[in-house]
Amino acid sequence: MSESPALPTDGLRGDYTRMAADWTVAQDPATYDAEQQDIWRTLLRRQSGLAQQHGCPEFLAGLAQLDIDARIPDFARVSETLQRRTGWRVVGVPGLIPDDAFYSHLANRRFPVTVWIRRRDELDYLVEPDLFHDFFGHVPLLADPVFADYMQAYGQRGVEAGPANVHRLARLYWYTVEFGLIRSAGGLKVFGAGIISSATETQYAIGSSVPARIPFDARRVMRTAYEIDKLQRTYFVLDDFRQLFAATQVDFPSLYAALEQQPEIATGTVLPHERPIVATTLPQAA
Ligand code: HBI
Ligand code: FE
Repeated sequence: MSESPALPTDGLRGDYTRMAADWTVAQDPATYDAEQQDIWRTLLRRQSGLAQQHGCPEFLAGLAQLDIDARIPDFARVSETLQRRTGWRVVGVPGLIPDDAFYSHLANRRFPVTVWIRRRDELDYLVEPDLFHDFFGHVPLLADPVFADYMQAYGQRGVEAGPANVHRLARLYWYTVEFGLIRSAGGLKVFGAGIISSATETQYAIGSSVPARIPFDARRVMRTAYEIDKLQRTYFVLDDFRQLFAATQVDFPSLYAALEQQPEIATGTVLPHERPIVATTLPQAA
């Protein structure tokens, strides 16, 4: 399958019948049954160990500050803590929502989190993002001031982008917010939600010799196609989150025009001048 299709809500599993005009739904933490609470606890227990080992320091700090524990979080309560730190809130959604609604929420420092959680037979993989992917994967980093500012600026660029260019912004989101890696004093670390919420991909992204790990360059990212239902064959590695924020502060119409003149790059490609980063060459924690 190639890049994510336009969003038809039919065929998605969430309940899209009771939404507000901005595609949000209320989240009542009391409505989750014992099985759903146990699925959350099981996922959290398994991923927390891997996150402590491979998550970037900013992610771990966010996890601790939001005291995400063994109960499915109450979005309103977490939003109070988050809002004090970086102005962000968590809003409930039935699942994937159209790009324009999604970007508008980000531009207003509201992160959409799916209100349903996966079934036990989907612990290792599911097609649509669920509450665990969205909350555990995405919310902790919103407590980091620089990343929080990046996400708001990214949303604003999305609101400004026309349909002809939104696929380029989708790549920037995909290769950072979903599947980004970052250098740290402790070596190569994970910050992408799609990685950190998956046991398989966390270990693969850091340890496998299969994928290319390319130093982050926004123009290179926006030329690079991605696949949505496989382990990634390309990861991009940030020096720090300021580099990511800087990528939102350029003249996007000129950037889009320049990118139109350049060929697309298939996932897994290493260009002749590129020197992929080998996970073990970075300084490891002593
Ligand atoms: N909707 N709820 C939700 N969550 C997402 O991550 C999401 C979305 N809609 C569109 C989308 N992501 C992607 O197209 C981003 O690139 C914008
Ligand atoms: Fe996601």
